[in-house]
Amino acid sequence: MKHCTRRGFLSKGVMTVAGGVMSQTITQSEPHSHLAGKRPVFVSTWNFGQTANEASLRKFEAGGSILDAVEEGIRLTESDQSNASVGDGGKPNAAGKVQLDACIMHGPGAKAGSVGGIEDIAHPISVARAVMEKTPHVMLVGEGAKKFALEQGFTTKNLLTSKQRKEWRNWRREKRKMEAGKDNHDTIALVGLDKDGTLAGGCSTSGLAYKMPGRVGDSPILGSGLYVDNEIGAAGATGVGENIMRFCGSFMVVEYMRQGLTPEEACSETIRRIARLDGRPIEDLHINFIALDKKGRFGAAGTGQGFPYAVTYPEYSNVLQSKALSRKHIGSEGGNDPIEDQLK
Ligand code: SD4
Repeated sequence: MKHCTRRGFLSKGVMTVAGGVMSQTITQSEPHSHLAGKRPVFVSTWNFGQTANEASLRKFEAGGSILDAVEEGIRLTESDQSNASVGDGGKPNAAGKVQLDACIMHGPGAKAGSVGGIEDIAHPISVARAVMEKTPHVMLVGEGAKKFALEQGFTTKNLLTSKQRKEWRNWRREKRKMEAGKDNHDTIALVGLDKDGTLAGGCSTSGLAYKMPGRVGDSPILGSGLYVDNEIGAAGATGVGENIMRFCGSFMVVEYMRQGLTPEEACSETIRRIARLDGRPIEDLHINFIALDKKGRFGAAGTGQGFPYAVTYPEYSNVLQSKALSRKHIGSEGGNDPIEDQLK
């Protein structure tokens, strides 16, 4: 696989990711129309999505289905202990326990599975898939989800690393307030499209750092953290779940694509609509969406400075910068104009 340099695809711009995972110069994407329509394609959130996408592509090229590929990519991120927001090594809740949320969706037949608040299981995305394939249900939570996982042969693991335990203790000692949108969110949402036009997607997270025990965010909620519609396209979310799940954010993105908006416009319009309904300044929402349509077109948008997202084809794999939305784009404009400006 060829890793494209950013030169040629990117122009100037400096960003700091709200999630704190990276602080580097990353550049604004030029139109990617030359990439539209290529398949298979994988699109995922944040810069670490690139290695997940590449794992997905490898799985697909080795004969896996698009669903196998999506699961494989997310499993890679779940295993990465340096990622403090997904799977093993994720930040714990306020009680010091890592509670994970995940869901998976397969376009054909709109099949779906989900787990919320599962503990001690390193790969919630695979448990979500087992819920989809082995039960008559769609979502299992907490103890029941863990019991089911164990029955399915998953093994338990202490997911709290010593680094995260130390940080949690510091947080508790200092009675630090959890700052939404600072260094506590970096969920992976990954969507894929195969050569036949079949879509699949998944989402996995440890959720907001130091969340209330039992708190479940948008990530395992179908239509909020993820949605796949095999007629239209797929979308996924990352950011403050409370500002996504009240609006069925990913479903809304897909519905805008159904109305004819491009993936990037659909993400932007969803954010503008959420901001209008919520009423707070758009930068305070900390929400981001990726989208992929059935034709293979992709796009992303985020509040504030936007966010990096990853796109991978057999001949191309790169991190791009999403469209960025600031408060100047909502209000009296009514949110119907295409957004052209990056947040200065
Ligand atoms: C949540 N949406 O639990 C997740 C967190 C997240 O990037 O997206 N982090 O609210």
